[in-house]
Amino acid sequence: MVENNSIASQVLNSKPVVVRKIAEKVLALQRISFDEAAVLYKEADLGLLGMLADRVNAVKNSGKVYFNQNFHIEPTNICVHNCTFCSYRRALGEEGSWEMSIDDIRQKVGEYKDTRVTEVHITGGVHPNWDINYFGRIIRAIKEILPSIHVKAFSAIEIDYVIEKAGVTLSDGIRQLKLFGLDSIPGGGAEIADPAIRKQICGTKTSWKRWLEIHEAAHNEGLQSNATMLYGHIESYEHRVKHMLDIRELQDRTHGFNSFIPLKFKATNNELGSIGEVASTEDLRNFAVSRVFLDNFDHIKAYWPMLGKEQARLALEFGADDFDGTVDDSTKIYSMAGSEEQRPSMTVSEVEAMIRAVGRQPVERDSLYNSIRVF
Ligand code: V47
Repeated sequence: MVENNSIASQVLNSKPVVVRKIAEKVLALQRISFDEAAVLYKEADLGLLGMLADRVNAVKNSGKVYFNQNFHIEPTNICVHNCTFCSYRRALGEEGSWEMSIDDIRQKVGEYKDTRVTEVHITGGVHPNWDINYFGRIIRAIKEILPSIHVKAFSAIEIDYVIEKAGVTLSDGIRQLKLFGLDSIPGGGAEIADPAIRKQICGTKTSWKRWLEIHEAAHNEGLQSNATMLYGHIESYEHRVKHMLDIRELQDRTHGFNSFIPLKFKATNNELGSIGEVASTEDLRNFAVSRVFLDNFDHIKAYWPMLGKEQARLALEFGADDFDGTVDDSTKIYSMAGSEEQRPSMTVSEVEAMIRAVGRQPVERDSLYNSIRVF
């Protein structure tokens, strides 16, 4: 394939042999190994990575960039865990903590009654006094007001806590949440696979093994989900590849993941913050390697409330094909961690213009990537 494409072969011929061989595999749409992904992270230049990721993305998504009309509910920031990267968590009763009652939820959802939102994304802290029935009441209250909205709710960490508390099996717990009206599961709480790094950044949290089991159980019950990876803190490139390898293996078994979302560590107002943040070129390198490595994922999401709009748009040239949603200034996780998007909100026209400006075709999607409107 490379031989038939003179520009690509000229570019490749100027690269070190080891990198060139991997690039040729990627261009031939072959799966790359753990070691090969680590080599790309360490030795491939940004231009080559962009070219490879863009090719893979073009084959998968034909120049389309997806987004949806959504809002978030963060029902509480009170959390039994105390992750060192988190700027948002407060202890029960601590100043700055919040917890939403069912009436608060109803009021918030009521604001979207005459709009075209199709998804509510719910995630927050792991509240010590909440249980699976409270999650059920939240979901039901939402659907009473917006019966056709897609509820993408509760990270594997929140689900783990309420299922443990209920003393039921994973499958039974997931089935119960589904009966309440849960439609899919967001990708949060994944952080990074390596147990030693996890111990340092989120020591008390659900293990990586359990995170994977929860997503697998959800997929087996017919619920789709997303996968995230928190990068740019104390992890190595090998740690990132191992994280993605585990996710790739699970996806081979279930095909239940909709998208992969690299989340850049933001360093403001948290214990880990003194290490600072990685360069924006590192974000792009990471997008590109994940696009190339996760060959069984259709979608890579550039989550703009965390990256900032401009950096998210650049990511569209490095393998990302999804811009998340309009968000409507409804999430605080990243503004509290120092994102430049202090009140993240975009109109459909703004999202459309941002996508068009990089020569891509905007597609409004539902939560399962069915297209609603092609612009
Ligand atoms: O798991 C928290 C991350 C995640 C910081 O599924 C931080 O569509 C960087 O999972 N710096 C929760 N990251 C958010 C999440 C998510 C986001 C967007 C889309 C989807 C989806 C899911 O936020 C946590 C953690 O990895 N996070 N604090 C921080 N200081």
